[in-house]
Amino acid sequence: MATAPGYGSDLVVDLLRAAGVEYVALNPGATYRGLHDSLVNYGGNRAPELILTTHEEVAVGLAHGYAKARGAPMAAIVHDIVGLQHASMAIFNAFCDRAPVLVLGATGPMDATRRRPWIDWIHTALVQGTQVRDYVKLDDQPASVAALPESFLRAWRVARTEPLGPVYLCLDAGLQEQALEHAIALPDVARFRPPPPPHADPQALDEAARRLVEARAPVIVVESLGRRPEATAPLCRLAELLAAPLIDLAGESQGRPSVPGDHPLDMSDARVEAVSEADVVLALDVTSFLSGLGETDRSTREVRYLNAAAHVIAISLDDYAFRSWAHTFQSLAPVDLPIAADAARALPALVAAVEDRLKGDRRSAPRQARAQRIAGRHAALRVESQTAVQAQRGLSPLTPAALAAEVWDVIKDEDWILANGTARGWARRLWDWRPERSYGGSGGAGLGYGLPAALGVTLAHRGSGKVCVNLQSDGDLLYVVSGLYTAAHHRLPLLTVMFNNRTYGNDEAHQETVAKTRGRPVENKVVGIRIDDPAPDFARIAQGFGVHAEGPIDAAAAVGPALRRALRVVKDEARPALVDIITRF
Ligand SMILES: Cc1ncc(C[n+]2csc(CCOP(=O)(O)OP(=O)(O)O)c2C)c(N)n1
Repeated sequence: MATAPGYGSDLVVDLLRAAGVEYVALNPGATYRGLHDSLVNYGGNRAPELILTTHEEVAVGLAHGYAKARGAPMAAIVHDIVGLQHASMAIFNAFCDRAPVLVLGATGPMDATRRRPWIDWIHTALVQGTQVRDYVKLDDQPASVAALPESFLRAWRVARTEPLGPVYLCLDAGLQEQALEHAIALPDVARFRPPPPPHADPQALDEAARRLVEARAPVIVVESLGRRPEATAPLCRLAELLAAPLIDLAGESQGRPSVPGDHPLDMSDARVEAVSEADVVLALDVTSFLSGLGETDRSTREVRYLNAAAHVIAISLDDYAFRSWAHTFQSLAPVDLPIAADAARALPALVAAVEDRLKGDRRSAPRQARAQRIAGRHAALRVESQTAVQAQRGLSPLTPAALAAEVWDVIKDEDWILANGTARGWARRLWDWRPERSYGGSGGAGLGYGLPAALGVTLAHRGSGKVCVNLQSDGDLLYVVSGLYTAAHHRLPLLTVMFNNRTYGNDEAHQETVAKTRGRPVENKVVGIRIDDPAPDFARIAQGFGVHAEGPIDAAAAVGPALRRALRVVKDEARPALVDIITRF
């Protein structure tokens, strides 16, 4: 095997390796045959190792999940225009979720004299990156081999600079296949590190501490703070100091969870009452303010503020993440004290400032009383959830809540990771909910995310002994069902539990709302929406891809044993398993 780079694409392998990229997910294509050869025959298919996917959306979704779990990007390689178009949905999700993914693509050759007739022409664009430019942080297309290292290192740094996000680097086919005439020195990657995320302005932080300490009813709202798992401890400390309810919006808006389910100040399930009573709201890494501070009428789409009078303090980097194409920035909410900073990084300083102000503070008695009242309400909400699920257990087919409870029974003694899904929020309510064990949703609400991302999470945890669980809805899986091949081929030990309601449930609910609003027959809500004639047999589909699978199961008593058998396959054989369980809508 060659030890010195002989071609432009060998140099790309050297750069990937120097950057520490462990894996490259791909779906093959001739525009990057040079790079493909280099990864296999120059790099030896190790560090980075190839992960074969059967669709570019799977390749990027997998890299998205990996980045969240690993805290560092991997790469996804997508064939010219056609691969990039397939990848685009997943790139958008990663962009909204602020997940760093290095998307490598290819085009050309841009030198038309070296193009094969027809195919090289039909798949070459000016400039290919424009296809995804509105939802990557940077796209680039180096025009010479000598320009490659700089282009790569810039993209690699930009992806990992807060606010994080995907980048797209297009490698001209001719450039990849160009023989190197002389050695090209590799720059020292360590000298191109991303800067640490920005701190908060100390004066603004002090003003925030004053407002919060003086507040009658402060509330803390978080949406994606859990992107930085280290934020959970200071977040809880701050809430305890202030006796402030914690509202985690992650479930509603697909952010990243950051509030432990058993924290006595967790009031995520009583958001409306907590926010309505608040006089000061601290929003940490919140983009969708109205998901936290507002209420929407499902039939009229009317949105109203629950509490327009509350003083709002917001710490986030959102103002550095603006793009104009999709309105991912959400509605423009009034903020009284905006602080442009990395919320996770600012939190310890805010905690210290609050501690300082609380020294000698004479209002500790009302604060304690408030903490007790909230803890009482929290405990009552937990009991309500338990009571609700107990009433549903044993019903066949299962409700989502009952299935979440069944899964918990099976994994609760494991070192579990929730790789995807929420069971409609029931995992948070019923499990010993540790936000650092979960990775939130797609970010962009683009379906086809769940399985690929869960595979990426599993890849990131491979060999750790952790049990990765995917709570998988049927509609979402059908976009990317061939991802099961990647699971089997690479022996990724993911436990997939299907919440199979045989419908696009979210849309069924919308059609019901419209029918009721318009006085039209509600029973027609299923037309063009149900996935039950014929019902896809997910167990047979999975078996066809080489995955251990059981189902469909609709008898409650059969669920636990099937899940246990699947868990054994995942743990003992380090292979993927799927259990298809029918759930009620
Ligand atoms: C790519 C894409 N296409 C369509 C939609 C619209 N959509 C949102 S939710 C949903 C239904 C999802 O069904 P499923 O995954 O089975 O989950 P359920 O709502 O039944 O729990 C659809 C079609 C979308 N969000 N993304």
